[in-house]
Parts: sequence; structure tokens; C-alpha cells
Amino acid sequence: MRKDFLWGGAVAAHQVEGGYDKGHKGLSIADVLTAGDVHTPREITDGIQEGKFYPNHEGIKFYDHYKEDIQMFREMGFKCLRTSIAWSRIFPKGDEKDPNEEGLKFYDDLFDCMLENGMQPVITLSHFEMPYYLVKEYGGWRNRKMIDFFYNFCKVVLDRYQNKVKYWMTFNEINNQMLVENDLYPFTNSGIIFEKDEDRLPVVYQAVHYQFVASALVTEYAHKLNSNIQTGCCVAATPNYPNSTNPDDILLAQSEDRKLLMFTDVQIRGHYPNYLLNEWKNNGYQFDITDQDLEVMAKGTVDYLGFTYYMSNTVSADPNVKKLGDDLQGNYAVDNQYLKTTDWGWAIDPKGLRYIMNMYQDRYEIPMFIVENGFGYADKFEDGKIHDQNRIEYLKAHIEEMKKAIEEDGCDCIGYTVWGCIDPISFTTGEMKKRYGFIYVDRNNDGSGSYKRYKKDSFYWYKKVIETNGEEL
Ligand code: P53
Repeated sequence: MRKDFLWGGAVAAHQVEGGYDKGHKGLSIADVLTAGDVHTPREITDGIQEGKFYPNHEGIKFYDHYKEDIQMFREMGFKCLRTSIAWSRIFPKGDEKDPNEEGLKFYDDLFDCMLENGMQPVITLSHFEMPYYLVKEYGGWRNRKMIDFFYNFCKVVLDRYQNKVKYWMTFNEINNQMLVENDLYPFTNSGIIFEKDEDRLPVVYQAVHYQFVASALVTEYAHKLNSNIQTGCCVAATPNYPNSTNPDDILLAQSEDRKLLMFTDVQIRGHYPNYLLNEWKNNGYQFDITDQDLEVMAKGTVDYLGFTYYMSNTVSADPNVKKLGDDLQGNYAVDNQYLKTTDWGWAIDPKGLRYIMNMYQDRYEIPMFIVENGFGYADKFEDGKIHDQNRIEYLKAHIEEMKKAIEEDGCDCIGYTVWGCIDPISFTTGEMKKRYGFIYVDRNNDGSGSYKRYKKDSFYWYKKVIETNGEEL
């Protein structure tokens, strides 16, 4: 393992900060999402409504507690901490000319605190938290104007933090919105609310195109601004396995993989792949794509491939094989008899991490950064102790496979950040009890609790991992 390997943790502004109306922050899309659970989807409400519960409003109060939390990350020896900037703290509505100084000051202090404690900030510019006003007023990323609004926001924060932040990412898990049948993903990625009976896929492709242009513009700007800056893309890397050796399953897995690979193909290679252009042609889709857009996309390619990894997906083309019927896995997903799942139905597959790392290395030959990996579990709190051996096992198995990918296969990987290093609000369900952290936060699903922090067993385990640069697992 390289000596400068970036061990650390990851969170996102809206899942931890709370303080949703503090410091003149505007409402973000995360502020109109209610709480659900493994069986109940989160509701997207029309603004904030009386009597509904919005778990992100309080988060885990990182906004007020971050100094204490960063001390604990330091104790584990974090080399970096990934978080995001809440766009609506900087531009409360999103279309203003001038930024909100109070919001900028908050991130100045936060990044200083990280640096003083020996960890570099790794920053996502948009992690499911665009200003809600842009959704209501402009239709979110349906609208080309988003490119300018996002670009302005990014210019402001890049200018301001260029000497504090080296690693940036533009859009978190930009590929998730391909799950168009589920209302949540197009909303959180792009602020899209579908009309009744609307043909959803082309709407999302158009939004994705605007995001590609915006991401490329920002990347190019960052490169000109400061040659030290590294800008990455970010995808949720869920590889697809064929359920059988039937060539129909093999072809299906390949075409499902393309829904993921199209994003890195564009953001790394700088142009649309032929399979995608052909799909658009065959479907008669016509998009607002200008020659100038294509030039911008060709110039603003990313420096590294950021990806999150939680699970693999197994697909079957056979109508007689029972499908899982879970929106997150798509229409063809089936149970994989070789893999166990978490209590939230996510297939636990450490070898899938090695597999996807190799796929990326072969295809792109640029550095990769594993920016999320983690285990969601309803931890038991007993006398101030949390014995989360199952989380340790999960992380250990994944780190082992990552090391094989690096040391045996030659993958170029610069870092690994564990998702939800301090228990956050779950994104997909809005629950608190789906915990990920090395640090337990005493908050319940309904928002009650002392918000006190406790170290889990995994805290001490991860400290050792970092100390030995991944030798002792
Ligand atoms: P929660 C799908 C597949 C893989 C990762 O999720 C995903 C998703 C959902 O879009 O999301 C990432 O909290 C995301 C985080 C999120 C984390 O996974 O639902 O970047 O914001 O919290 C874990 O268990």
C-alpha cells in the first residue's frame, strides 16, 4: 500500500449537519423528504408541511458538534474526511448573484478544523442537496439554466477553498437517477418531479446531459484556477452479474453495466459512447445538445474516478426466474445464492469490489478513489458499549479485496473512505437506526435522544488499520 494512501471516512452535509435553517441557509431538496423505512418509501412533500417529520432538519447536529466529531476522527488517525458543501448554505435559493457569507464562513471553519487535525477535506459539490427553490422555480435539472447556477456556485467555493481542498467531486452518484421508476433518485440527483404518465427516461437523459456539461465546465475551471486541484466524478459502482451462463443473461448483464459505465465513459473519455448514441437514435430521442456542449465535455475530463461501493447486482433475462422487485436493484435483479444480504437487502459482496476496481483499471487507466463503502446495521447499544463485530467483518473483507486489487492486480487506488464514519441519517430510508458509524450517535428514528457520541468497537479496530496502513485487519 502506498504510504500516502488516503484512509478516512465519508459523510454528506444533509445527512449529518442539521441546522437546516441556520446561518441563513435556504431549503434544500433533502429538507422536504420525510422518513420511511425498509418497506416504506420516503415521501417528497410540496414544501415543508405541518405534522410531517423531516429527519434531515436536525441530522446529527454536526453543524454544532463538528469540532468534537473531528477530534474523534483524529483519534482514529483519519488522513481525509469526505463531506459535501450544502449548496443552499452558499446560495439559499440558488439563482442569486452573490453568495451568503455566513455559509461560506461555516465551511472555512470546518475545513480549517479538519486541516488542523491532520485530515484533508475531500469535497463533493453536489450530494443530493440542491436548493429546493431551483426545483420549484425552474424544474431542477430539466432546465439548462442549472448549468449556470451550478457553475456560479462552484466558482465561488473553488475560489474560496482552493488552498484548503485538493480533492473535489462534482455530482455524487450521478448514475443513480437511471433508476427512473423510483421517484426518489431523479429527485435527489436532479430535482426532477415527474408529471403523470410522463416518459421518464428521456427526461433524465436530458438532465444528465446538462450535468455532464456543468461538471466539465467546473472541472476545466478548477484546472485553470489551481494546478494542485484534482477533480473527480462519482458513481455508485454496482456491477451486474449474469444469473446463469445463458448468453441471454450475459448480454443482459452487459447492457445493465452500460447504465453505469456510460457515466464514467463520458466523464473520463470526454464523449458519448456509441452504444448510448445508438440507443437514443433507436428510441427516437432528440435532446438539447449543442456542438459547444460537446466541446466543453471533451475538454473538462476528470482526473480521477471516485466511486461508492456497497453491493453487486445479479440479473436474469428469464421471465420465469423470480425478480426481487426492489426499485434500487432494477427490473431484472434476482437473488444471488452465493451472497448474504444486509437487513436492508443489500448483497454483501467483497469480491465484487475487486471485480469493479479491475474493470475500471482496465477500461480507463486513471487513479480511482473509493469514496464510500460501509455496513448499515441496527446496532445495539448496551451500557455505553456497541459491539459491532459484524461491521468489522464487513469492512475487513472489503479492505482485503481492495488490497488484492491494488497489490496483486495492479489497480491504482489513492484512497478509501468508510461511509457514515459517524452514524448519519440514512439516505434511502431517512432512518437513524440504519447505522454505519465507528461512532454511535444517541438519536432515535423520531429525532429524540441526547445526540451524545460513543465509540463502537469498530472505532478501535479502524484506528489500528490506519496506523498500520492496512497491514493489520
Ligand atoms: P443509505 C444506492 C446504491 C449505493 C449507494 O445509503 C447509494 C444508493 C442510494 O442512492 O447511496 C449512497 O443511507 C449515498 C449516501 C448514502 C449511502 O449510499 O440509504 O451516496 O448518501 O447514505 C448509504 O443506507
